[in-house]
Amino acid sequence: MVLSSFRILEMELDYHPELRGITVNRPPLKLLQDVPFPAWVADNWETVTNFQAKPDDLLIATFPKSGSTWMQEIVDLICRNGDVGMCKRAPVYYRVPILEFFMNNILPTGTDLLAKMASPRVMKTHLPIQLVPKSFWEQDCKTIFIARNAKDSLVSYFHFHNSCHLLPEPGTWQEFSQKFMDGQVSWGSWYDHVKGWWEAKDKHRILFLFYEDIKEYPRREILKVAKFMEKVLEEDVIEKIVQSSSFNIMKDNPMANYGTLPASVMNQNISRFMRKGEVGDWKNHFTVSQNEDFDEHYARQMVHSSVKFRNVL
Ligand code: PPS
Repeated sequence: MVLSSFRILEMELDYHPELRGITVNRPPLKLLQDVPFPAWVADNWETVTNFQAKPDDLLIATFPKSGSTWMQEIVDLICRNGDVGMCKRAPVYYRVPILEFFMNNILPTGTDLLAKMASPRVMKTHLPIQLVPKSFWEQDCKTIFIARNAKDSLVSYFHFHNSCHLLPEPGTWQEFSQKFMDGQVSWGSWYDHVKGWWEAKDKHRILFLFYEDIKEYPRREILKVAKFMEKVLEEDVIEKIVQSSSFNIMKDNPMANYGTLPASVMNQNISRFMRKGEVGDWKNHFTVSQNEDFDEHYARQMVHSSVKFRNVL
C-alpha cells in the first residue's frame, strides 16, 4: 500500500482489519540466558537464534526506546534515495522488520517477513550483543547501534509500557524505575546492553551512534550512516532525508508513528509512540533524591566502561 499524502490521519486508517476487536493479554517475562524478555520472544527463541543472516544484511540495534524507529526511517530513506512516497509503502515495522518480533497471532513474525524480503535487507533488533544470532558475525554483517542516555530511555520505556500491551504491566513510576535499575525489564539491563555493544564495536562492523548526537545535528549523523552504507547522496536528497526523518514529520506520518496498530495493541491515547523525542525529559520525572540514587547506581554499573554520554543535565 502506498500512501500519497501526509494528511491521512491515523484515526482514519484501518490498516490491519484482521486485528479489529482482538484482545491482547500482556505477557509475563521469561529468561533467556538470564536476560528477561516478553514470553513471546523467549518461547520462539529457536527460530530467532537460528536466523540465517546474509552478508549484505544491515542490522539496526538499540536498547528499547533509544531511537531505533528513527534510524529505521533514516535508513529506509537512504536506501530509497530520499523517495518519501516509497517510504510510505508500508508501516515501518514491515519495511524494516523487527528480528525477534514473534506474536504470530497478531502480526507476521520478523523472521517470516525477512524470509520474503529481497536483498539487501534491513532489520532491527533490541537484543543484547551476546544474544544476536551468530550468523550475523559469521557473515560479517554491518550494524548501526544507537545508545540513548539511561534516564531518558527509562522515562520513554515507562510511558511505552503504559500504552503497549505487548509488554508486561509497568507498575508505578517508582516500581518501574527500580526494575529498570535492576535489569528486570524486557530486553534486560540497559547498563549491560550498552556496555556489551560498546565493547563489541571494534570487533565487528558496528557504527556506534548516540541519540543525543542525532538530535543535535541530524545531518552530520545521517551522513555518517550514509557513508557506513556506502551510499553517495545528492545535496537535495540529504535535505529531504533530514526533513522527512525529523520528529515533527514522523509524528504525523502513520507509516512511521505506529498509528496503524489498533488501541488493543498500542493505545496511543495513553501515550503516543512519537511521544516527545527530546533530550533531558527525565528532569520532568525524576525527584532530586531519585536522581541522586540513580547517579550513584549508574556510576557503580558503568565504572569499568569507557562509554561516555554527554551531560544531559
Ligand atoms: S522502540 O519501541 O523500542 O522500538 O522505540 P524506539 O524507536 O527505539 O525509541 C522511541 C523513542 O524515540 C523517539 N523518536 C524520535 N526522537 C527524535 N526524532 C525522531 N525523528 C524520533 N523518532 C522517534 C520517540 O519519540 C521515543 O522517545 P520518547 O522520549 O518517548 O519521545
